[in-house]
Amino acid sequence: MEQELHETAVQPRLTTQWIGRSYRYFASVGSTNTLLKEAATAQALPAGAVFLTDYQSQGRGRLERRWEAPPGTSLLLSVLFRPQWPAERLSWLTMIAGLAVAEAMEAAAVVPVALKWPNDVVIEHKGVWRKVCGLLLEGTITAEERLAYAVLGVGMNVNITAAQLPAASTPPISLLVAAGRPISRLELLVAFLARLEQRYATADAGESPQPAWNRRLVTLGREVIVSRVGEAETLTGVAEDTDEWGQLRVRDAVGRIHTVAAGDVTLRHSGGNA
Ligand code: BT5
Repeated sequence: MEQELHETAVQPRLTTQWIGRSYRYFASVGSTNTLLKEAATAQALPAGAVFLTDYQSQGRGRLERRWEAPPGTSLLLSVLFRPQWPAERLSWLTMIAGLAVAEAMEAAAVVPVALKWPNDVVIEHKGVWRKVCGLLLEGTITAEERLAYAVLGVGMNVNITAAQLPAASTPPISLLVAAGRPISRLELLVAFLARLEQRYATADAGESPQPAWNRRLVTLGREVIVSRVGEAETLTGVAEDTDEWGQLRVRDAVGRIHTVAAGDVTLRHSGGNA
């Protein structure tokens, strides 16, 4: 079990050309995103470098929230990208990552997986959409408004038992609970990195991942309550669409459209507060 995600176990199984070819396993770290960001600035780490750990003592979500996962139960990793993209395409990385997680989870656990705006991967269980994975993208932009590098953090709840799931604002779930059996973290990791590389290639060729991402969003067509980053008042309305950059377009009660770049969404009438 301890050897499951070591370099020696993972590297022979990779089917990718560049993602994960530079791979480091840590038994325990503060946060893989923090560690990879530091390493990306201090050393000449190649694009596609992956840092993965079995335990984080300072796992981070957005806005300095915490990401909690019991040791050895999850996939906790960060991937380094060096896209030669204009800065506004940063959100494409969250989209391709969400799609790659959903596809890999469906293949590994054979349960339907959806996305919830902006960065959650969710599974419907007992009538409620529950969060099975969170994504944390941190980018650095050059003076020329291009991406210097970006670190994508991925936290997938794989073999967490129902009793071990953390208290969270959106109800959490793991693949173990959803599928009713343990899932191989190694298989899931290898499948995820392969799909991430494929989706990246398409985006790098200029094709937006937004239409495919939109199709998986459970948020669209639903009545939502949105708390926007930097704004005290929530916004209630119908989530109509997203634009090319992944911003959510919400129609309020008087028919006015609001475009939301960053925030959290609660689905109303979902039978719960997913
Ligand atoms: C996220 O933030 O969902 C991004 C999570 C990214 C975690 C990865 S792990 C590897 C890498 N290194 C890091 O330090 N981070 C990344 P956000 O949307 O802000 O959601 C955070 C909220 O999710 C918390 O406030 C909790 O309510 C909830 N939460 C915490 N742990 C959870 C879990 N294991 N499953 C489901 N929800 C969780």
